[in-house]
Amino acid sequence: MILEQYKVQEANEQHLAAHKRHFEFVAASVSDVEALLQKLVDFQVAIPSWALGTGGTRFGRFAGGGEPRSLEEKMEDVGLLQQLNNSSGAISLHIPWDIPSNYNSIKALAAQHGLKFDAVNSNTFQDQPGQEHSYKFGSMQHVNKAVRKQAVDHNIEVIKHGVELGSESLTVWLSDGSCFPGQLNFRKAFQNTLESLQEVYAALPENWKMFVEYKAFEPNFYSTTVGDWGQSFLYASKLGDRAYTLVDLGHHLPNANIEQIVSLLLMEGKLGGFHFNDSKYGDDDLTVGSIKPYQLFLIFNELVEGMDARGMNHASDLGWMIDASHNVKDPLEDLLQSVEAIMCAYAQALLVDRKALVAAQDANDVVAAQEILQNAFRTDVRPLVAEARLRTGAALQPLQLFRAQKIRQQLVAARGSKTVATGL
Ligand SMILES: [Mn+2]
Repeated sequence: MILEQYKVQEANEQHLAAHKRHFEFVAASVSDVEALLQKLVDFQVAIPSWALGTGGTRFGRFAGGGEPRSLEEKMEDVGLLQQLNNSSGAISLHIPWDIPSNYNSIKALAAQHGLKFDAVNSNTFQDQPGQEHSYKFGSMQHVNKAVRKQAVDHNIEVIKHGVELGSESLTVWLSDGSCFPGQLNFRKAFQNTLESLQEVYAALPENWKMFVEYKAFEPNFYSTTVGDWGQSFLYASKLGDRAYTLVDLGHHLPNANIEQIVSLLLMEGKLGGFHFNDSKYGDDDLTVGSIKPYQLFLIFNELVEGMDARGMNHASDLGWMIDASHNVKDPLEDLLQSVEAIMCAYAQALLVDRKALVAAQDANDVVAAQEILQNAFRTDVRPLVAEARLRTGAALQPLQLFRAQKIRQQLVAARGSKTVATGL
């Protein structure tokens, strides 16, 4: 074990007096602080297996050392995050990067770290060694039925791995599209994709969900066959009750109103999952909350309002995951920052005075409505999030403890300085 539990306790004791002062100050103005803390304790964000190594761009990749070399080491890293913040209790695997050699030992390792298996992810955006057909011109949209069948069969294989591990959802992100006008017949591409997705959907176990993730552009730069929430919603609606739209924050055109998209998908019962990241320009995959924290809060505001309106459980009725990449930061530090940003935005959304907001909206009191939202956003909720961690035995200050215990240095010593995690 890299971090002995007593070291978490020791560090917490050092910070306890200051924490109590900050917590009591904020808690005094929260109406039901115990209920809020319980929601924070219950909320878990899945960590994708591909976010544990240094990410690259098409210009290069600068590995940081100590990256996980195997699925087992990736799970150890997520277990470490979970030990530090108790809000990262699930891992999302990517096939073929994370095919387990032994299901039972992987399940035992997950149990040891208190981790669940979140959605499994398929990959038809790359060609794998030995693969018969190429995905250069698409997978499920492809003009050749044999290519489409290969993509369908791969997704069914991913479901089988997920079943063995106890996962209950499949995320399908397709890079399919076209780079130039005239390359593709849009309608045929849609119909081929729908037909392929229907074959995968038919192989879905009864208790499973299927998430159809959309993305505006990249790697295709003229059209994307699942390009926006409307197209994803169309597929999900045609597929059936267990198919949902998945929103990735970085997959929109600039300035899209994501909070409105979230609200309407929830209204239709078709929002299935969420991929958190942040961006300035496109699919930048930056640390959650690092660029547009107010937008993140506004999204959570709609999530809380919409889930409450439908009687949904915040912690379990949607799939929550980080989908980010780290070019210049330590991946584990970046993930700690991302989870903290998500928890803070969630806590702020829980603080919104719903009754007062409805009254302001009904009275067309625009100024009051803005005040109500910004009162919640401008509350320093970090002591509430820290208190939730403290109560579950996690660290009051996860990032500080990660550094104080020299965890990255320990990982480099154990794994080497030239390790490169499988993934992008
Ligand atoms: Mn994503």
